[in-house]
Amino acid sequence: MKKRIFSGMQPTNRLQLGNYLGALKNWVKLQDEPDTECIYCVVDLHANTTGYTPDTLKQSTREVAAAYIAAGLDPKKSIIFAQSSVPAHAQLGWMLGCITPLGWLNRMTQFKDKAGKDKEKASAGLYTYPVLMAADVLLYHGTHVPVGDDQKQHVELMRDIAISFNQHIAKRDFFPLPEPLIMGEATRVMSLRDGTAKMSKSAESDMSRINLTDDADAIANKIKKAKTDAGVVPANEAEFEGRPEARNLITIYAALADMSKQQVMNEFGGQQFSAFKNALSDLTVAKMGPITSRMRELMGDVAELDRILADSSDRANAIAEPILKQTKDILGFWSPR
Ligand code: AQP
Repeated sequence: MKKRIFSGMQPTNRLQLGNYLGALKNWVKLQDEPDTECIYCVVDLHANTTGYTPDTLKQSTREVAAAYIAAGLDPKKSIIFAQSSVPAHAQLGWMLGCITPLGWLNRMTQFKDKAGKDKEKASAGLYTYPVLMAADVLLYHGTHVPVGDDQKQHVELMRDIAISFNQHIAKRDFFPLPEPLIMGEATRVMSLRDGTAKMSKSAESDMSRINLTDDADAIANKIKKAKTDAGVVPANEAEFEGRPEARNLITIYAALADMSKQQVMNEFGGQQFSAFKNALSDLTVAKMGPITSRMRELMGDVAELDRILADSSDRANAIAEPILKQTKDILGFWSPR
């Protein structure tokens, strides 16, 4: 059976290295696998779960699309579109929300993390985010979802929703059960300032992350100031114990260089962090620099980006509409002949 890959990123801010290593880099690899169709979305409806940003949303959406293409996604091979340009996402999201028990949503750790201390003030959209994410994938009968480790729980929920729909309503295997694809060495890149917190594009401190738009000086400065400990570079995984920052920098190096963590430690174990940080900085600039330059070029031709997004939106709608229509029929909704 043909694999249908679906994944997305929120245009909430500039993409960061964790988005690239945990997801985007793997998306590019999947694009060239045989019998695989790839659909990559800029999930702008999700971006609104933490508040509307009308002045910047359109431009951020283009910037995320530019990052996808600059990282190696080819719009001729993959569908690259904005979620809100396919109305069926929101429609299916509503329908699936009506069969999702609150108890399932109460277990979602991302809501707890993002809602912060005052949960009463968090939006209903943030709470039901995982239902919309389920709709995103199920709408295309997606079979595989390449994500970072933080999104695994949401993919498990999407499977539960699909099972519930298939068993209790469709009474047949209507939605395939999507599998999470958690690939590579850097499934969870951590903050440069705190090795126990995920690197995040909307974290307060810009020094906690490498943005895909950072230039060589900014990258070098952030890596130089990245938190480490008083020890030397670990030589094996046992030496990661109690040293989350050391583990994180080794992980980033390994993922960027396509090496295992042990290979990195074979090269740098026992050295001072200052020497290792210089090497990591050079590697990051070498790998990310061309992506950043290409992104700038693409952002210089907004008309072309809009053309790519519009063309992909037509292709996405052509897949989504018949599946939404079938879902509505299963649910008993009236529709015009
Ligand atoms: N630090 C990370 N390490 C590995 N993977 C990561 N991803 C995000 N951060 C890391 C993966 O990137 C994809 C897109 O993420 P998203 O934009 O949908 O939202 P997110 O997971 O909440 O990412 P951020 O950067 O933390 O965004 P904000 O700050 O806006 O919430 C996902 O596959 C995710 O796993």
